[in-house]
Amino acid sequence: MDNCIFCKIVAKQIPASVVYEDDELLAFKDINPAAPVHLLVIPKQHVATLSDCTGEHATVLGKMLALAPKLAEEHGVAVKVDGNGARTGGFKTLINSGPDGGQEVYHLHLHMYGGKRPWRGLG
Ligand code: D5M
Repeated sequence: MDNCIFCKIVAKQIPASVVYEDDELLAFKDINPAAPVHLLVIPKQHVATLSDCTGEHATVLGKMLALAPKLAEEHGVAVKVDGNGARTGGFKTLINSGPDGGQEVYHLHLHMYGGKRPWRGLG
């Protein structure tokens, strides 16, 4: 879509630090990281916001979420189970939707944060 900064990243018209790409998804480092690991996962096909999604988007939304733990593993923030069965590590996922949801870029994106706690105040 014209004038969409994330569509321009998909089209390689502007640079980004891409960490994952397939036919449907792109993931890249957030330009203004709020945590040591701060990645954005987007669908390549433009959809402005989660509120515009319908059942037709369920598959790509599922793929976006399913990518998060894979990225967490690759970036050293996966949830692990220690020898006592306790979970350690972890990451946060977030989708801001609309002005009151804190959305600034109107191309659907999933934030993935890792490497820092607490999470309060993260946008
Ligand atoms: O978050 C939008 C996010 O998009 C915000 O954390 C900055 C990030 N951003 C904006 N432009 C770029 C580029 N060019 N590269 C990487 N990251 C970018 P929101 O949920 O809409 O508030």
